[in-house]
Amino acid sequence: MKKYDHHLVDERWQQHWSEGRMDEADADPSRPKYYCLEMLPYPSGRIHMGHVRNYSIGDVVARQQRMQGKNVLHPIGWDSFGLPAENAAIDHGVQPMGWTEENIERMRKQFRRLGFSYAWEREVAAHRPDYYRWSQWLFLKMLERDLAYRSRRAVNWCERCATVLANEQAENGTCWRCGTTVTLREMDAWFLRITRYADDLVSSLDTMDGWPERVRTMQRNWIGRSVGADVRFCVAESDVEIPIFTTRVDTIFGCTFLVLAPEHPELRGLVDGTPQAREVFDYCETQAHRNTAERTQETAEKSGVFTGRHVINPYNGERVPLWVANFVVADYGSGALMAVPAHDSRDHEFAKRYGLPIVQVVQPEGASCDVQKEAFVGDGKLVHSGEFSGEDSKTARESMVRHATDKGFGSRKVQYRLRDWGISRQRYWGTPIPIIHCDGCGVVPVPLEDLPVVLPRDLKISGKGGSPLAAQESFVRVSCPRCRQPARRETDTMDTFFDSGWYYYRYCDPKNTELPVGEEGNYWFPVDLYIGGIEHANLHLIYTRFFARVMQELGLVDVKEPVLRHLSQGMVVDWSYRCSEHGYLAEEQRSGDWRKQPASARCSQCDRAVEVKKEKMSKSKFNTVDPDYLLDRYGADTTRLFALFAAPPEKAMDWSDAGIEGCYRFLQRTWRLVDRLAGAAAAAEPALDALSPEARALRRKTHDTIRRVTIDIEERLHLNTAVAAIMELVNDLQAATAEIADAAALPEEGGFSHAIQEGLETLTLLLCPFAPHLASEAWERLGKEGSLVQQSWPHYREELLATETVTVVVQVNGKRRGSMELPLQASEEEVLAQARAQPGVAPHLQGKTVRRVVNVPGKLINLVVS
Ligand code: ANZ
Ligand code: ZN
Repeated sequence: MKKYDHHLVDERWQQHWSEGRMDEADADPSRPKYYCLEMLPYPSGRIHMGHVRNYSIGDVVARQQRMQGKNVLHPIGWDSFGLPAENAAIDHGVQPMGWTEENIERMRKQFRRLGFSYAWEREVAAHRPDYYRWSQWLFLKMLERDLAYRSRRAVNWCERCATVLANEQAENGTCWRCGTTVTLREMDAWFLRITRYADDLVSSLDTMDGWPERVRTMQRNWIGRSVGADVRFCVAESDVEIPIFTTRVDTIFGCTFLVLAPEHPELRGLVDGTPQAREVFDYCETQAHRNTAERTQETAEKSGVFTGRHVINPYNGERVPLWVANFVVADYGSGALMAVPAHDSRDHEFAKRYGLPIVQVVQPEGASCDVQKEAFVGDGKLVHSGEFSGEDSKTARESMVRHATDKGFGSRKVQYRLRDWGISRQRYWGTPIPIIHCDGCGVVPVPLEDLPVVLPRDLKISGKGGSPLAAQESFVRVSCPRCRQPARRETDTMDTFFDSGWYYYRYCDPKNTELPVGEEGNYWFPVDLYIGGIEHANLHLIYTRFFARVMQELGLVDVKEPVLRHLSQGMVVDWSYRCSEHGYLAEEQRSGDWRKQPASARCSQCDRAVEVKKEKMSKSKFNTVDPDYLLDRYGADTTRLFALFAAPPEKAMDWSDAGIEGCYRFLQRTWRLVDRLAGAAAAAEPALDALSPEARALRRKTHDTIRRVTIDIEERLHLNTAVAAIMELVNDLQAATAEIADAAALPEEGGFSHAIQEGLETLTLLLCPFAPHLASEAWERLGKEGSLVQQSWPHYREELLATETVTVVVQVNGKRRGSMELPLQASEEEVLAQARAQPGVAPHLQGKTVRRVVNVPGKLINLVVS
C-alpha cells in the first residue's frame, strides 16, 4: 500500500500539467468556449484565505468546463499599480518596481502550489509598459470621443496620502486607505464621462439575470436614477433664476423656503453687499471644511442661515425666503432644492429648528395626519394647490410638469446620482496620463505612436510635497508635439480602477502590439462567469460595464454587457478577540482555554474578559490563517477542498481547524479506498436486469452523484453540496467493500465488481475539479489511460437513477385523497386500479362516473369525476 504524501503528489502533478501546457488556451472558433474569470489580485506579496477561496471556486468551474469539452480561458494577472507599493517605498526605501515584481513572484509561486489551472502564458500586470501602453491608448481614444475631459472641480483631498480621492474612496468622509478626514480642494483633474451611459447602465441591469439581485440593486442605487422636474424660481428684486430639481413637483404649493448648497455659484452674487453677507460667508466657510458625505448623512445635524433674499414660486407667485444649508449637495441636481417641510422629513426637521412655516398640500387617502408633528411623505390627494387641488399625486406630477413646460419655467428631468469618474491621482505608481501641456497649444494629447509614456524608474519617493513625478525634471520637460516648443508633461497618473476596468480584454490577446485587444476578443467574450468580492459591486463592476461600452464603440469587441454571470463570494471569517483596553489580541496575548472555548478568553495583560466575535480575517485582527502553513501541513487539495466545502460560495465561510482536519482525513480515506480496490482487470458491464440489489444500489448512488455534482457546479454553483455528495459516494463505496481485502477479492456476480469499478472511476472524475492532484494520482492508480484533467466529464444514466418504488399521490377532482407506494414500472391500469382501492378515495367515487384520468407517472394520478 502506498501512503498519500501530499508533498509528492502536489508537485508531481503541477509539473505534469505545466509541461503539457494543459491549462493554456488558444482561440479556436470551431470549439465552444468558456471564459472563467476571477478578480485579479493586488500583489501584496502574500495570499490570504480570501484569495484561496475566490480562486478555488473559479478553478473548480474552469476544470469542470474543460472536462465538459469547452475551450476554457482561465487567466490571471496583477492589479499592480497603486498606493501600497509607493507606501513601501516611503517606509522602507525600496523601489516600487522591485517591490512589486518580487511580490508577484512570491504570489505566483503560491498560486502554483495551490494547483490553480491558470493560462500563465497570458498573465498581465498593470505596471508593465506593454500593458499600460494600452491603458494610455484607451484614454486617448476616449479623449477623441469626448469621453475623457479635464475640468476644475472641488475634489476630495487626503492630506496624509497627498492625493485626490474619488467620492467612493472617501465614503463617510474619511480616506478609504488611511482613515484621515477628507477635505475639499479645487483642482484641475481628468474625468471620464461615465454619465453618458447612466441610463443604459441602469436599464440594462433588468436583463442581467445571471447577476445576483443584491448586486443589481446596489448598482441601481449607486447610479440612482430619479425622474422628476426642473423648475426655475426667480429671485425677487433681481434677474437671477434658480433652477431646482424635485421628484415631488406635486408638493410645490407647500414650498415654504428654497435652499442653496453653500457652494452654489449664484450665492456670492446674491448676498454680496447685503447685511446678511458676513453671516452667510462665515457659514459657508465653516461648511467648506466638512466634506459632502459627512455633511449630508441622514444623522448629521442640519444647519443653515437665511440669505436675506426671497424667490417667487412660479406656480402661485408666492414669495418664499431663500436659505443656504449644509444638507444640500452642490453637485446633485442643480445644487438647490425647494423645501416642503410638510412632506419631506429633512425639510421638516430644518423648518422646526428655524421656525419656518409648514403647509400641508397632500392629504393621505382615507386617513388623517398632523404635518406639524411629522412630515407625510407618501402620495395622496392634493389640497391648497390651486387648479391642481383634487388631483392625486401621481397625476398631478404629470399635469404640473406639463404646466411648467407650457409656461416655460420648467421641464421633465431625469437625474442621476452617478458622477463622472475622476481618474487623476497625484501619485507616482500609476499609469501616466498621456498628455502634454503647452503654453501655446494648450492641452495636447501624446501622439499614439509615441506611446507608452514610460513611468521613470528609480525616483526619490519621500511621501511629502505632492507628486514625485512633478519633481522629476527629466520626465516633465518635453517638447510640444504640435509646435515643438518646450512644454510640460501631465504628471497625474490614473486611478488604478482604470487599469482593472479593462484587463480582462487584454487576457484574450495579451501579446497584441497593434491594439489593446484584437479579433480574439470577439471569440472569448462575454465572460461566462466572473467571481469576486461584494466590495467591488459598485465601483469596479460599474467601471467594467462602462469599458465594455467604450470597447464596443471603438469597434474592438462587440459586446455590451461583459459578464454573463457574476458570483460574489462571501468573506472568510474567524474569531477575533478584543480587549477594551488593549485592542485586538494576538494569540500570545490571550489567556484561558480560548482555543476550545472562544467565549472564555481573557486578556493576558489585564485579565479582562474580552469581546469575542466572528469577523472577516485580517492581519490587524490577528485572526488570519496562513495558506502557506496549510499547504505545508495538508497540501493543496485539502486547502482547496475546505475552502469550498465549508459554506456555499456566496455566504460567509467560517474558519474551523476541525473542518480542515476533516477534509484531510476524507482525502486520505479516499486514497486508501482507491489504493485498496485498484488493480483488477476491467469488469464487463452486465445487463441491467442481471444486477444484484447491492450492485443496483451502488450504481444508483454513482449516477445520482454525477447528477448532483453536475447541477451543483453548473447551475447552482453550490460547491459545498457538490463536495458533500462526493463524500457520500466515498462512504457508500467504503461501506459496500468493508470486508473486501483487495481488487482480486471483489465478487463479479450480479455486476458487483463492475459497480465498484464504475464507482471509483466516477469518484475520481468528479473529484478532479476540487482536488485535482489526489484525483490524478488515483486515476493513474486505477490503471486508466491519459491525464485525468483531460478526461470527459461523466454523464449519468437516467435508467440507473430509478428507485424501485415511488410515492404516487391520488387526487379526485384535483383534491388530494391519499397516496400509495408503487413499483416505478407500474402501468397506468395498475395505478388506476390501486387508486380506486384507496380507502380515502372510494367514498368520493360512489355514484359518480370517472370522466377522465390524468396520470403523471411516478408522481400523481388525478381522477376527474362527476
Ligand atoms: C421637493 C420635495 C418634496 C422633495 C418632497 C422630496 C419630497 P432623489 O430621489 O434622491 O433624486 N434635492 C434636490 N436637489 C438636492 C440637492 N442638491 N441636495 C439635496 N437634496 C436635493 O431626491 C430628489 C429630492 O432631493 C428632490 O425632491 C429634492 O427634494 C431633493 F415632499 O423636492 B424634493
Ligand atoms: Zn505647443
